[in-house]
Amino acid sequence: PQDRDVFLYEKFPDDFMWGTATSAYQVEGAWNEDGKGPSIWDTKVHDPGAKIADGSTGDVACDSYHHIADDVNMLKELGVQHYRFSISWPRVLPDGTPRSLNPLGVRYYNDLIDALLEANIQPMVTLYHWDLPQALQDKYGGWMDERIIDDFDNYARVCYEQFGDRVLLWITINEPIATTQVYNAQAPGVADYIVAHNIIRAHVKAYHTYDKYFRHLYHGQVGITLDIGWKEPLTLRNQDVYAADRAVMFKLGWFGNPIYGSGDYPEVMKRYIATKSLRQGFAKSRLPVFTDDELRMNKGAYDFLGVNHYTSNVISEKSSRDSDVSYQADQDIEYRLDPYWAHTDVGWLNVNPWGLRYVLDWAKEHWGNPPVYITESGRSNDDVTGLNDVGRIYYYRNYTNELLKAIKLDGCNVRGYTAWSLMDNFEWGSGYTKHFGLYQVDFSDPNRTRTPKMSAGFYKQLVKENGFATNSSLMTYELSS
Ligand code: PNW
Repeated sequence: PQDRDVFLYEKFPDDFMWGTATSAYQVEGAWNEDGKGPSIWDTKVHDPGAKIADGSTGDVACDSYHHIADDVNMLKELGVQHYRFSISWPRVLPDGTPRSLNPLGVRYYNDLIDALLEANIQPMVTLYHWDLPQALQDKYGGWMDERIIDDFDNYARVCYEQFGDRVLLWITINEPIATTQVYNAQAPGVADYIVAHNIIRAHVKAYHTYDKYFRHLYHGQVGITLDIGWKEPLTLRNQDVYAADRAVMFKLGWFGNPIYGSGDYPEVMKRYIATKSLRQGFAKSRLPVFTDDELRMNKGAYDFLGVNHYTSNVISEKSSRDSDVSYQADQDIEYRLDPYWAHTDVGWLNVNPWGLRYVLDWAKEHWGNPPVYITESGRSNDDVTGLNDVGRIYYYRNYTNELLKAIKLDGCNVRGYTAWSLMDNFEWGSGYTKHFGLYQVDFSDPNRTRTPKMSAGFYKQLVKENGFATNSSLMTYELSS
């Protein structure tokens, strides 16, 4: 599109949904309270060899387990229509299976959901945001084993039963690619594909369970959330253009094509991995094969597509050596960041607003314009910036304007946008050193006091206006206004 640099002064559709997101391990705390079982993240952070940047844990985090009212108050202040949070599998099912159902865990989510509905905010619930019950990891190696498919489906069914009368938007799994990376070291270039194969089949099974047993009761929607940055070719030479498309296929297409496309992995993935596997002396391709039944079940197993979008990369062709057996090497590409895109304090995250529009256009072209929710999007700000986070205002203003172009100019079927994150939280390996929140959290204060940043005022204004007025540059970002 030629209109990359034009700012669109228009409104979003009337029923467009604005929200913010968090995930259980990153905000809840209460890691061993009220009967909760340990997750693989509890185990990881308590290991003396854990490589968390500041040596911290999510033991208390934002203490959201004890601060439902504070969390809901922030959402009310922002005026958002939905809140995306995740359910901690081991809080609800401490040993991972329904026979361990923990009523106090269920009560926490009931209380949160009821408080949201009372405030007229729709819950959007992620079932799996990386905190696998340790019990299932110990029992059979977690996502490496097919038994996870039935266990995930049983867990999903428990959640549909307990919360489905009030939760209408369900996300099965957040960013499956991140989970493949957890198991990668066990067998690079092999484990990744096995884990992905199990994740896709687990999603598909849990989708059909909803479809069969719950849809007629509650009329909700089920999707999966995929993480995709835009991949821009380094040059317009054919090999770089193909390389960039291959990068999208390996990342978004890996999980997306089976569910939103043909039912199977992208052809280019099948071809590349098979060719390399044979040259490397494997008896068959390292990429598993779906059965005919699975292909049929995969295709169309969605009500919407969840997209997490943060940043863009520049891609060029680069042949890898056959001795390098890995998911990265399978793609024959090289990644870099365009130096012209504004940097942030997070190394992988540069600011490139139009990447969001290109991702949405890609999904529309390849998968017949499925309904999309942006389920995460945002950036960190450094300690010096603190509450005065003008860089986040720039980010949200321009990313959402590109989203508006995708809807208005390109016809993309996008239903909502969800800012990551409602508040600063435990940023995985970076601990509390990165700050993605619209609200700052004082982690040295036992009350975990939340304070709005300047961007919270901006986001509130954006939600209220549902878009951009001509004089939006004159907006004042006061929460009180
Ligand atoms: C997401 N990347 O992860 C997660 O869903 C959140 O839990 C996390 O806090 C948030 O982004 C911020 O990091 C990502 O390298 C991790 O492109 C890495 C990437 C993207 C998303």
